[in-house]
Amino acid sequence: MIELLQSEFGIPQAVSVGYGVNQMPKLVMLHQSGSSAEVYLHGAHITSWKDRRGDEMLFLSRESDFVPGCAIRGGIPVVFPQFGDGPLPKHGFARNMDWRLAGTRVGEDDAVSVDLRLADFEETRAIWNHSFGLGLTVTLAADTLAVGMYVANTGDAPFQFQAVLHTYFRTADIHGTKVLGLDGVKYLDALRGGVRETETRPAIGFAGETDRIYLNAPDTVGIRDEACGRSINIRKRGMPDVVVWNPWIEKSIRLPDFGDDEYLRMVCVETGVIASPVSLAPGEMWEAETILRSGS
Ligand code: TA6
Repeated sequence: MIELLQSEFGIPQAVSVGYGVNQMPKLVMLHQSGSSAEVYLHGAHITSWKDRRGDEMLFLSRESDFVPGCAIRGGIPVVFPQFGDGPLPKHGFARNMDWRLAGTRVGEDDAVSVDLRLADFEETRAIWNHSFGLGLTVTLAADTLAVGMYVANTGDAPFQFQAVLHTYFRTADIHGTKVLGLDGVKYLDALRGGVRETETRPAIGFAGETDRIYLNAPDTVGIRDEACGRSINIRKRGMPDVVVWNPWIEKSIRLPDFGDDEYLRMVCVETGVIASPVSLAPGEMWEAETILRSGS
């Protein structure tokens, strides 16, 4: 299969299709500036994004499982059609399924894009009995990684969904990491039964487990990693909510696919639609995008 995908979708010096961990199909994207990214067909899961200097911007747990039916721990899990706990498996099923590679291209300014698709099939309908089309477009440029997402209702009945790009950012030290741009925003504190609060800090620091859903957040937020002098800008469109999560010590120990000390080197700043799920009538489509930009 890999050879066929490489022959159909490979682009010299831009996209190659090969084997990743545990022989799972993996795309490697290269931009002429030196930036790169890696995407597994499993979960359409971005596991690496390096900027033009070769700095890895995403966190990937050393304990992550790369096995069918399990989510990869780190990178950018695609959460659909449910965020968090509920009637479906936690964070939905899209991150656990094998997606199809639908296209690759090099566009203007030599940006490199790959298109991945997931449509309903027997296994998804057994979990969530709706017909849908789900797409993810990953676009790599010199200093940005753009992730576009669409959901189409291909059935004859309306459905509602939540969708989140659950991005794990790599940090040099969580103690010197700040999330910027959320002051004044209302949030639900998942550690206190979802109680609604208002953020008062222009720069959110970390000194314990943090798990908050910021509602209708500004379309631009940021991360400042003071220990290594790095900044990441996060710009979103069509995704009203932002989740900020760090498991800290106790939860890190409880997570089987996460190193006990790895909370020190990651922060999740996630973008998506959570508080007000999207309703799609038959034939309707929703689309949104998050653009990550590295800076120093
Ligand atoms: O997005 C934050 C969160 O909902 C946390 O509550 C934590 O559970 C995290 O997601 C990871 O969830 P997972 O199912 O991937 O272990």
